[in-house]
Amino acid sequence: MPEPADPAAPARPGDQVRTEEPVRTHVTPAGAGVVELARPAALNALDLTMVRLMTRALTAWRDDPAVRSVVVRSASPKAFCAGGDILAVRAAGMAGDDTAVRAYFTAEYGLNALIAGYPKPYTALIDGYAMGGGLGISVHGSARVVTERASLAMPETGIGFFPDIGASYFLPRLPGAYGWYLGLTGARVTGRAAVACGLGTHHVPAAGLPALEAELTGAGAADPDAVLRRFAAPPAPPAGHADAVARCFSAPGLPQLRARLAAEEGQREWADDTLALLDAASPASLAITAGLLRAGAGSTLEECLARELDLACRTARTADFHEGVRAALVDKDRKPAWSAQAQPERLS
Ligand code: QUE
Repeated sequence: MPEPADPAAPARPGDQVRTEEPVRTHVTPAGAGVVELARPAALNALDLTMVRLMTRALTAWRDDPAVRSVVVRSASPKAFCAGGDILAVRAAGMAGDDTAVRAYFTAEYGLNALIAGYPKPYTALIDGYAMGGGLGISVHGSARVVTERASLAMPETGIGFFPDIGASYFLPRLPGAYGWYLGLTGARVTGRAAVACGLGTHHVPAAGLPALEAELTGAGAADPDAVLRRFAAPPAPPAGHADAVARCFSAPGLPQLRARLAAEEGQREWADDTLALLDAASPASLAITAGLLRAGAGSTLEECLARELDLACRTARTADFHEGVRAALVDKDRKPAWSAQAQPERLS
């Protein structure tokens, strides 16, 4: 992975021309620190430069009394943030450049921890895709606004990776085994269902987002909670298929999970779709994810991030990860050929 130039350093001859910063930040007169993700060509997938720019702004604002709260938004109409820079991680992993892999994940998970411990209200406005690393810069904050166009997922088992960015902390803590479902299958949740399962905190129709943003960055910057309460739609009904998810994903192991899905009667179509997602995932990723979520249920966020960092550096070198990213993002054939079946792992 090439080391990006310090974004704040003056340009030198031979520097790659970057006409637009991939993260734009400003502070409004009312005291809102605004982070705008602006790498739309990659659906705002977080590269190391973006991670560093965000970290720099949040660190400066943390101790700045002129900043009362933070709002994170996207300049892309399609995506909040599609994930981490897995193309760069794959290239570094294939080249055996462990230093670059570790530098990337250390910076990304460090940003996740910074957000989790942030002393000021931190609101992410999610109107489009938020996957993987995109959840890492939203779920750890105090509020996640999701619209009906928001689509949230942890799809890593489908690319030979595993749910990282602190997911081994927050997924096992979602109600009704819903995090096990999301983390193992990569299933998407949208709009109100995302609030019902706990990934989102407020549902606001996309049509209302500009007015909400004006309030959060204007008069409401000092008390975003009050603004969010005013704008949010009434509490959501239970997340999609909540009963079947709780029945099946409370299974003690992957074989038992498959057996419960196969025997599911009430939600047959959902069970078939869910089995298909498990069948499409990397078997090694499923086994790793099961072990990781089980360990994460009894760990602090810091312990989870340290465990994920160790695992991410090792996973970046695996054939399944290289193959999974190839099939999803390089050749886009969506037909990964996974390595041999992994050992079954107990879920809990
Ligand atoms: C799983 C993932 C990611 C993914 C697809 C998966 C991920 C990620 C991207 C992505 C998407 C569009 C881009 C890009 C990256 O896709 O983390 O650069 O333009 O960043 O199935 O975890």
